[in-house]
Amino acid sequence: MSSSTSNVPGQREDFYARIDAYNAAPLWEVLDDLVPAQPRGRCIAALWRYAQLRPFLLESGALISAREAQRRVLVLENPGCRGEARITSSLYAGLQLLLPGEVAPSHRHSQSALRFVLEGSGAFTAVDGERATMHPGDMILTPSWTWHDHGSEVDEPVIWLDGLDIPLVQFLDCGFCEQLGEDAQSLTRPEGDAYARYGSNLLPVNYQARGLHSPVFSYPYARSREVLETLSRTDAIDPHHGVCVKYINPTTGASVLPTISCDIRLLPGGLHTRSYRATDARVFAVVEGHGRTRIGEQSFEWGPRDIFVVPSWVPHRHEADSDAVLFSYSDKVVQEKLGLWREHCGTD
Ligand code: 1HN
Repeated sequence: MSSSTSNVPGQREDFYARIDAYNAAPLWEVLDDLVPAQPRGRCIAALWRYAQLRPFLLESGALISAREAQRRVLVLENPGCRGEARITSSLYAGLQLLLPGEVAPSHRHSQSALRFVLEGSGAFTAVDGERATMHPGDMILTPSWTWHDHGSEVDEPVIWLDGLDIPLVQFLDCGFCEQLGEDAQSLTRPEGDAYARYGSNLLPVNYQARGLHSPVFSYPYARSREVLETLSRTDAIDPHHGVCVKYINPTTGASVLPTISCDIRLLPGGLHTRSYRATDARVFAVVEGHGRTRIGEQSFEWGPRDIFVVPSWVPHRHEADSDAVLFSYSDKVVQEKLGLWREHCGTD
């Protein structure tokens, strides 16, 4: 071996150092990471046990008011990317608490949000001039740039899961936010108006879409639970998904938000789903039932109100001990629009 050949590593380091001064770097040192053979994001599988987090959330209620905090939320951070306020690469999750008599003042932002109610009844979110009263299992949207505020006039704490596309909007550097400067926006329509207008398989004849989101803001659990029950009585159970329905914009059939897809599934007691993987990392909230989800080599036991996350492209399977209902959300719709989404249904 000639001395010049054996010194190649040193020559390369020297070369890298010289081009570094000009903000340039060698692709060949990072190519495998930039273009992996298959997804290997930093986000990992994880579960947040509601019983462990609830006391901390209530403790935060004594430390700061909803008004002072704007939103009193404990962010669920993926252990693989702590400090980044993300549960997956593109999505945010948090547990929000509203105490009796509190308001979370009105604002709007480019980021789209969904709320999935975990505990307590009777608080409300107002969106675009209409209130939606919260009950456990309800899914409520606050689409991009819609004014929204929350209020509670009931005598129990109300807690919900917030799902937002914050990391995605951050990545694209296209975030804006405005405060209304008032606790609550003025109400322009009675509660139930949007559901009657747009959610009844009927549309006002002169309906024109405003934005890319569903004009229905509230998807009550009573309705979705009834649908799951009805389908489970007649349909064959899908071996990978159980009885699974997606939340849609009823005027188009598209996902409820342009950046977030959501669905809800019933896993009949005793069901062990087959192995499944997809490129959309997925956040699950348990509504009813007990069981476990095997994610890669790990197993996560869950019960009502627990939250867990399945990373992109990691095979997973659910096992329901009793009839279980799981809500979930992901960026599937974004990947589909970009022609990037893939899934694989295992046979095991
Ligand atoms: C937000 O507007 C809410 O309106 C909750 O309840 C969580 C996290 C980051 C940015 C905006 C809400 C949020 C948020």
